[in-house]
Amino acid sequence: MAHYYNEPSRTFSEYLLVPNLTTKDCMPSKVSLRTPISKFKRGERAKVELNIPFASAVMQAVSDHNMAVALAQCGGISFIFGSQSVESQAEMIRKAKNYKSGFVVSRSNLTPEHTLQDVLDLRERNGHSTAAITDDGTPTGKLLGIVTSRDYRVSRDSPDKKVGEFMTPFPSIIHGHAGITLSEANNMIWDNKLNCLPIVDDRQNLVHLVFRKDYDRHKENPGELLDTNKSYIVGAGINSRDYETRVPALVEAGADILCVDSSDGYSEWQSETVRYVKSTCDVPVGAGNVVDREGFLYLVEAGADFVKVGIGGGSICITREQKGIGRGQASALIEVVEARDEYYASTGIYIPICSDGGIVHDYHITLALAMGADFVMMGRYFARFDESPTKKLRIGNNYVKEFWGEGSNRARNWERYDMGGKQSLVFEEGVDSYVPYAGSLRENMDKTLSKIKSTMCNCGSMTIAELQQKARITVVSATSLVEGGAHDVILKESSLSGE
Ligand code: RVP
Repeated sequence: MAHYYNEPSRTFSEYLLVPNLTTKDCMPSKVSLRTPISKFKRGERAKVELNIPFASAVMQAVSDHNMAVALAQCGGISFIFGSQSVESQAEMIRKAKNYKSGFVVSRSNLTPEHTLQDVLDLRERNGHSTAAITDDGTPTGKLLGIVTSRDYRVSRDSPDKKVGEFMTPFPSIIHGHAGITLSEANNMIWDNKLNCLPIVDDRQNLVHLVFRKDYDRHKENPGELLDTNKSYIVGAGINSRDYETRVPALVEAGADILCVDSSDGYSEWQSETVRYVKSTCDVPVGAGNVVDREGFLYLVEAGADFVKVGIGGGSICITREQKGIGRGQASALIEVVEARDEYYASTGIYIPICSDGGIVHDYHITLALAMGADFVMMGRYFARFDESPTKKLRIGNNYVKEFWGEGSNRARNWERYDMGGKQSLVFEEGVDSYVPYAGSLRENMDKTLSKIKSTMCNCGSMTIAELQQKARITVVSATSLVEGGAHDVILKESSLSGE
């Protein structure tokens, strides 16, 4: 006879935290969100730790090198998506590792032959008011000029006007030479009252741009996540098919941690993959996804350095509808954490747990941590920001960003759903969608982090480990859910936007 679970499968929204005593010294500004993401022995420290418990999902629409840099600047980690060629994934890792704070590769580029309309379209698309004008329109072509909003007047100039006619030409541009340090670049910016300093090589080819605002931001990044060489820490997704070629290339490119990305990780394929990584290189590897004790122990046995929990809870995921497998994210997490804690008690080895998918409200993150997760992985959350790799579009009066699942036809990531046999996606387990555009990662993240720290203080906890020990969690009834939001009032329009 089949096994029946006594408890229903529950989601985060069915739980609330009950406050503990908040002592006077327990203030949000003193809360530490540092957290381990690779296994360690009792009394030792993890090889990889984060400054904030956030990982961006192993997804085409979420985690490229730009997201990796932006998130590492805030103290978290991106797992750069694996559903691309080995070469291009390794290149993304390299770009993130080689990124020099403050020096950016130009993202808005045109040629002198483009028109004012092209400038306006580009600005609308990516929000940058500075465009580099190069001979071939690439970020590394010969720099011929710069266009900023000060160079044209939309009300007077014809949309057909050629960029070459109104750009500030190279001879008039104050620029730096490759090799310049960030503080030298910053001095030039200040001395000349510039907003942007292009850096060129000996042949006048554009190398980087340095923006005044980025330098200021760099100084505001006390929590950035750096390795011992002062490069950003970056993760990478791998699959259980081509690991023998992919893993060495990613490690060579500088990946700090790997993660086998699979919709259902309780499989011999996954175990083999983890064993391969453990026996061939020194880079930690996480595995998943699992939703129960057995799956967790199986992957730990294989050597997993962290275990990822969650099946079917992702915002774009339709696995539960398509295949009827999965488990409410909270129930899955609670069971796996119990197994992890028992494992730690008996072996002295701590396996960090990542709660992956299904985070809708910021408080879900705090709940996941309180339930025992060491960090959360999110797709939808990050897809909404400027830094995600997808297009920003206007639909009606709203801006949105594209966001598609790895199991959608668009991503064609059959390896994530591979069960042996045919090398293709036989049916979809994810959808292609939009998410509301939400602006910059940092602004949103600051708000989210403030909420987490504030709730932790309500729970009398200054660290994640303390929260996990002290949290008191209650199930909420369906009726009391209504009481949790604004109710029985007529909301003013200004109150309708919010998280
Ligand atoms: P969310 O944060 O709710 O958007 O969930 C992101 C997670 O959803 C990913 O980390 C991954 O585990 C899962 N995912 C990604 N693609 C798909 C799919 O197409 N079904 N699911």
